[in-house]
Amino acid sequence: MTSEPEFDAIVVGAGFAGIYALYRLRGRGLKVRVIEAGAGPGGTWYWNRYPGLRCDAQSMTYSYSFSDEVQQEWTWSERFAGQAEILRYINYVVDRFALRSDMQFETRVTRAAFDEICGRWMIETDRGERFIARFCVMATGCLSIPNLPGIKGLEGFGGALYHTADWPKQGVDFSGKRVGVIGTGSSGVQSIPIIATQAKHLTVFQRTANFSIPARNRPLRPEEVRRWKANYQALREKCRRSPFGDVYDQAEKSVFDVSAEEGRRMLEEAWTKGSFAFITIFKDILTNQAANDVVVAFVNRKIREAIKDPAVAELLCPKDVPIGAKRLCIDTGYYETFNRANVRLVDLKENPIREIRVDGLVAGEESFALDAIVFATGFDAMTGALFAIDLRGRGGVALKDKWVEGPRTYLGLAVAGFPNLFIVAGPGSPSVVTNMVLSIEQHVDWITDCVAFLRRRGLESIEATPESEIAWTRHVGEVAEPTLFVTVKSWYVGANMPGKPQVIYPYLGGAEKYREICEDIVAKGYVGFRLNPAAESRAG
Ligand code: NA7
Repeated sequence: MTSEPEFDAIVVGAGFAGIYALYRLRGRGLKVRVIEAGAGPGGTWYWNRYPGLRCDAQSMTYSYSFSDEVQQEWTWSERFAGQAEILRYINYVVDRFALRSDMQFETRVTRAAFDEICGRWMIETDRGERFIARFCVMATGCLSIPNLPGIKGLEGFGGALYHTADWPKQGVDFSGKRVGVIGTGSSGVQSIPIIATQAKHLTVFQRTANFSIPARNRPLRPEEVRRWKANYQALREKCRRSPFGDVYDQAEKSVFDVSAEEGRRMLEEAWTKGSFAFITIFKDILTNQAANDVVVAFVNRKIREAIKDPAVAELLCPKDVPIGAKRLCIDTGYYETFNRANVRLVDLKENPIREIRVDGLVAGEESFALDAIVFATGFDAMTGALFAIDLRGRGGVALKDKWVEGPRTYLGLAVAGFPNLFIVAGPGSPSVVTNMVLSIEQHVDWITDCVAFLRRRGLESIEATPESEIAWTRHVGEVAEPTLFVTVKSWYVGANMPGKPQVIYPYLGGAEKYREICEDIVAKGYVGFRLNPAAESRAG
């Protein structure tokens, strides 16, 4: 141990959430330090650098709204921003508000434990440092711990191994290489078309076919940027008052309120426009299996039209999976890639991967010679980054032990027995099913206001009561029950990781509803939380 500096707040992570938390808490006069594992800010956008990576929310909405100066000064070049542009934006915001000086990079928080004697958080890092803080803000991200499947022989592979979420900064040159991509979620769907144009040969190993909608990405026209900037406040408000936190219009009609012909026309129009708006054109797509089936039939027809080989098309058509209940992908040229002579699709359902060998892998009875394997196999979502830290609350209770049957939070923000600890976009909050930046801003604003409230009232700490945590977790489950989200195996329900509790992780009630609940709880004097005067926060 070198020193034990004391802060008002330690923020773990310098992605969109950590950056904004620093800005807001520092603005309230708190002494804050952000601790970040990467060599720079960006979080998700720092680590994920695979070819073709773009945000699946539109750039004009997937950006901070807190500063009108920033949203007027910054001009996005494309409808869906690529990783490099988003990372430039993040760095621009950090420098615009001189935030870098309070960020410590290339440092991982290894432990955070609440000391009941002094009522403070003791934070340890992999550099052997120790910090003391009154507040601890976990801005650790929902998709930050890559899932690398434990396939037999993995360590013995003689070629190059990559994970899309831990991509080399200098990029990868696949020219002349035989490449295998495992996984066809968003990361696979985005990277496969680009890798196919670079590699000598690409084999795509697909376990479950996914639905993908055309992104229809394009440069933004100067007049539409001007229109956005002139109306930004109203458009941001529209996002805040919507279920997904985006500008897409909310459907009023069911699939069955229109004739079959009109339904097809609407789907065709939405397909031509692209983006997640596709899934919002009818109000019952995500709640009514029969309505969902209509949309599935339309998309499967599109897939069959795009693919020359009918057998490949059949493999690419998702089976028995409702559209949108597993994260929908949006792509640029994904399906067409399978018409290329140098691309082959392998069905892992029929032919599971048996082992990785020094020169490739074996799936079913066939050996595939590969120079590089790209794992596009996703993340230990929502809880992975929290469990990567030895996080301990009152009585030394580890979060990992407390959540052994699934996460229990109040609002996705707070955990009983963990005073003054806040999670940004935690399990039980809308986070990943909404525009993340919008939800992050809402969370951080709530946290900052809460901290200001405690200081104003001379209170030492705040913590969720066990009852409110149980009630909220039950509510999160009840809201999910009538939806199709719970009918399919996905990372939203923890089904992508062996041994992970299979419960619904995000809150599906929508960003607007969630905001109202949070505001109501504050209006009622932080109902469901215990507010501790100085002496009561500590033991004995
Ligand atoms: P996802 O969406 O979790 O996709 C992971 C993909 O990897 C998916 O196709 C999985 O198939 C596949 N996978 C995972 N483990 C294996 C093993 N062991 N063998 C074969 N295939 C496997 O992650 P992404 O990175 O693409 O996207 C994550 C989010 O980032 C996305 O939802 C957006 O929010 C942005 P499965 O479907 O499990 O059969």
